[in-house]
Amino acid sequence: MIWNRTIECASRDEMAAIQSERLIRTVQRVYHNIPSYRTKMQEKGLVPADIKSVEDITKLPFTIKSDLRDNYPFGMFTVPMSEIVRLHASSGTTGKPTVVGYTRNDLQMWAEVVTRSLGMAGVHQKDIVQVAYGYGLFTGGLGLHYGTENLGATVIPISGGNTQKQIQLMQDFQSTVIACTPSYALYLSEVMQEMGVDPESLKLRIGIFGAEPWSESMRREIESKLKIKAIDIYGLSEVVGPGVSCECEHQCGMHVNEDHFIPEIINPETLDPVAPGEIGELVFSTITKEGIPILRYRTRDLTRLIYDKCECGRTLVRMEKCMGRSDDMLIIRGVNVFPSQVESVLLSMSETEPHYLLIVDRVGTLDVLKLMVEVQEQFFSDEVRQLEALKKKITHNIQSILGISVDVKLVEPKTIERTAGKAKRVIDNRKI
Ligand code: DLL
Repeated sequence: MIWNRTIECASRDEMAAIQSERLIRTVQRVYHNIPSYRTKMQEKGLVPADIKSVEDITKLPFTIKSDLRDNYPFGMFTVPMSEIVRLHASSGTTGKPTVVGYTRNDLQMWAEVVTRSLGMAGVHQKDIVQVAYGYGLFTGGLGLHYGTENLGATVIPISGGNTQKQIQLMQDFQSTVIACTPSYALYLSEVMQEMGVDPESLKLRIGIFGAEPWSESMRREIESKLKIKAIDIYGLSEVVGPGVSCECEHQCGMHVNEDHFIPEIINPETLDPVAPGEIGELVFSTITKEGIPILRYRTRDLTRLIYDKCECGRTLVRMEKCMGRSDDMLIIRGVNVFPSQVESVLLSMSETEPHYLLIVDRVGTLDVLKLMVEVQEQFFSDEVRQLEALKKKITHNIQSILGISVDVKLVEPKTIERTAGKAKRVIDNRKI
């Protein structure tokens, strides 16, 4: 279902006109309200009048996470607190969280983009949507919640965790849609099996999965285990939360809600725009937000933009599935390694589960990569020779994809911690 046909199917010229007008307004707003932005623009010799259309966006300075942290908690807000009706925050691994504030209009806009996303995913009014993203400072739960209500579908605000109850409610309430992280979806299927619940006996038909990178093979795994269509949804709290972009039923890249968020792809080293279609770092400018508008925010997420026509009829540009974050990328003995590459290898093998942990240590001057991976129950025999052979096979397969050696440790099923939220795949013990 196309929720907002005028926007979602606008011509490129119409979209550029909307973006230009809104960008100009946003630049004026931040220049006059946020001293740190004004200083940055002045350092580049820029005044708001220099931004005449969306084409001029590349003249603007970037915003990075530390800009938000340096102005903790509310220094980047452009309205008085009396107009802020909701706060969210994302916890970083270091230091203070990043705080975002929403005005009433911001919440309305957010609900609209999530509703569009649900429409893209194929959700309609009759659906019963079980929101198993965490409710709280994290944007996942409440973001999906209000988008679902705005669509007119039924929401089950169960939040994350309590896995057996999730499955019981799926049975009792006949949920047709599940929204959670992809790693939690996999865990749900595991617990279903333990409980003797056949996914075919449930009414689930769509999964709305995001908040962490997941590969195409992971998609196939979830789709076959839960017997659903698995849709990728993307977002980040600094921009709004979930609903920045989402896949349509054709599952060929996530349509960006471009009338609210302008995407760019830059080379993270030179900071220049890449050639159209090339992979690089995703950058977003919000052009309708009131509480905390943000210009050229460097997401660290790596992807490319696709401008080809989509079968669904939407003209909104698509972003390819994120292969990972530039700061998730491990550099091991000079080789770039993404956890998603390891995940694909594990999913291509029938003996392993996609539950794994990468541990990096520095021994002397050498980086050592260790992979702990769960082996499927039926393969976890006590025959040392068989396990050794399996270990060799995994080592070989990973090495041929990554190009570096890895020390594989096979562990029993359910050894690696499951989480209801974002999965932790890497422990880097190097002090660099
Ligand atoms: O994760 C918002 C969200 C909630 C998105 C629910 C989708 C569903 P943050 O906690 O601020 O916000 O984390 C944002 O998560 O920069 C990406 O690195 C990663 N991320 C989010 N969605 C995807 C996705 C929410 N579909 C950070 N694929 C982003 C890959 C994703 N990575």
